[in-house]
Amino acid sequence: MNERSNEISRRRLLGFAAAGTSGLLLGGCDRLNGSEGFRSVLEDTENLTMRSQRFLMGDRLAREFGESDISPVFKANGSLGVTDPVYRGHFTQQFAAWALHVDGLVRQPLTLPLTALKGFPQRTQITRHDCVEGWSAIGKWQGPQLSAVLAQAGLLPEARYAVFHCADVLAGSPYYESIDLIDAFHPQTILAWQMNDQPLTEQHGAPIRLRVERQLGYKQAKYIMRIELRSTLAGLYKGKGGLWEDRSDYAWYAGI
Ligand SMILES: Nc1nc2c(c(=O)[nH]1)N[C@H]1C(S)=C(S)[C@@H](COP(=O)(O)O)O[C@H]1N2
Ligand SMILES: [Mo]
Repeated sequence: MNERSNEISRRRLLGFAAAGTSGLLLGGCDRLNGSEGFRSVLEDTENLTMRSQRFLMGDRLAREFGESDISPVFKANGSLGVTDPVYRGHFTQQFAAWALHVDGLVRQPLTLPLTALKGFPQRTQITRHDCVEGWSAIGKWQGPQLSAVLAQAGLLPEARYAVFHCADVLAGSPYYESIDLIDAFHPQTILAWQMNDQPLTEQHGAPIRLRVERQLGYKQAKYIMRIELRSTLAGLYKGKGGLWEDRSDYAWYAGI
């Protein structure tokens, strides 16, 4: 990477830090900027597509829409439900005893009940979801920014990826997805527990699902049970960072 694009990347990261707000988060971002792992996300990556897409995008936000643009019908896709008995128990109790686990390369592993996730500052965004299968829908999402949750856990310097472990099994494999820290700290990356002003239904990913708005539908992990911070995706399932990436050679960075 040459000096100029290095400088642009650096400013872009600082821009993310500023956009992310909150003293807690800035603390987290200072740590991030100083961490080898975070810088190497940009410096070491061999993924030219990702780099050029990111370069063209800059630090832009995904487009947000108005209330009147919300699709009357939002198709549900992939897993429409979860058979796991533990999940079923939580579902019956409306997730009152459920908690999200945040672990791996963090200073403080977290166990966050739904009430805790609802207690973070909330972000609401109306965005368009694009599925590779050729359909789109506009929906309204609400939840805490992932950055705030990660700031509370505190990342260790080696952390480079956030992995989302889901409760469902799709065609024989547990669903999982992953993003890098640039998307993890992007202001529009949220852990949504509401869709169109209602708690998520089962088919759309109750109790929480990821919204990472500059990427395609399969990155929007539903039924998240655990977020694991890792230094590498190697050694996790088939190593490509997601169920579809492992299975079908879908791109890991699914930029829209
Ligand atoms: N856990 C889990 N997350 C998932 C899927 C899935 O099967 N399981 N399908 C993905 C795909 S391909 C799409 S298009 C969206 C669909 O989200 P929706 O059902 O809310 O429309 O979820 C994504 N996240
Ligand atoms: Mo999809």
